[in-house]
Amino acid sequence: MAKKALITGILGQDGPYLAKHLLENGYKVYGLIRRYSNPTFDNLDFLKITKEVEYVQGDMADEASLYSIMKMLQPAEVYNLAAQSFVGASWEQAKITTEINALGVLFMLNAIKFFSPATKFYQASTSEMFGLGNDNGIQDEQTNFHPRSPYGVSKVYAYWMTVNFRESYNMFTANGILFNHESPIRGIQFVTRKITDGVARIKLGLAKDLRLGNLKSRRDWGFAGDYVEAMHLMLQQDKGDDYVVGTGQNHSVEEFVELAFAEVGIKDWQKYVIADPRFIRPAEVPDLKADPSKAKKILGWQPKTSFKELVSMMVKADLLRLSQK
Ligand code: NAP
Ligand code: G4F
Repeated sequence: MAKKALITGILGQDGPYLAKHLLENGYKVYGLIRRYSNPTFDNLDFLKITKEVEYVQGDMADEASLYSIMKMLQPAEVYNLAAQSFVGASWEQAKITTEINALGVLFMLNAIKFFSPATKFYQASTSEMFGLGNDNGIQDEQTNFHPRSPYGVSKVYAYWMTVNFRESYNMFTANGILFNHESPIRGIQFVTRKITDGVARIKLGLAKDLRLGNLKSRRDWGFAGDYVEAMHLMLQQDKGDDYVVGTGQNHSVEEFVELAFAEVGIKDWQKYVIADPRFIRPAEVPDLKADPSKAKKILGWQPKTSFKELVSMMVKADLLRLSQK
């Protein structure tokens, strides 16, 4: 019988890439979706897998819904990708961010403990937990956490609960501490997709400028399609553990902008980019760069897509999408 996996956050960016990877590996994939007046399956449609996933209704903020799902499904693996994942919104919506990202993880861990204790659990942890924590400009599994946003703080709670359930109840739990990863189905609010969509609009004459915040911050950007393979590998080990996943290289937002404009043949990008204080955050994470040595050594995982290929892939996808409208 096919192995069952439950993915929360199935309608986001990572959910569809992970579902595709698991389907290709013979899994029966269930996707948790919350109640929508009008759900959008665009990201699953993009990867042409909408009909291959079975959907169950629940909400990370509603403990009982997770209990029923775990009792009914008893999946071999749960990948918890659901989150209020936009750092920028987390100051204004700190309570709901905490309920979903922190308490939601406690609820899911309890659901596994009570109703399906053999289930292996993956938690979508993040480099935002490091914040200002920095060992000579690079972060690994030993680097201190110093989160800079309510989002980062909520994810630190979830990280430690995931570790705590492993240590307290001998459950198989893993934290993937993933650095920024992007794709053509990245949410439009995140800076990479905002840039590639904006550049495509300017190229097609649909927009005149692109308004951005801090161009100096640096991120270790990789491709989501590569990173979901690391998530899966973490649950195929003999025991649960925590792993940093990134490329080991970082770039500034400005470098991303320059490359995206170059992709459509525009060299004088400064003419189009407007500094807008609305996109400056109350506290910034200035510099993130992964040391993914442990993931390489233990999981045998390495990124396959370069920064240049990533930018090019995203700009091309936005040009195509917008020119078909
Ligand atoms: P995303 O595109 O924002 O997707 C998040 C998903 O979670 C959405 O489908 C969202 O549904 C769902 N969700 C939100 N609240 C929920 C709730 N109360 N109950 C059930 N589902 C809920 O995020 P992503 O980029 O795919 O990232 C996946 C996970 O990895 C997140 O936990 C994120 O924090 C973490 N992470 C991401 C990155 C990155 O660079 N992408 C790096 C490190 C960690 P709606 O469509 O209704 O909003
Ligand atoms: O694309 P961002 O919004 O991503 P951020 O804050 O790094 O968070 C993402 O990656 C985390 C992993 O490290 C995830 F956990 C999290 O869920 C999310 O996926 O912003 C990247 C950088 C920031 O420094 C921001 O200040 O870009 C800067 N930036 C400059 N102008 C902007 C803008 N960010 C956004 N979203 N919009 C701007 O106009």
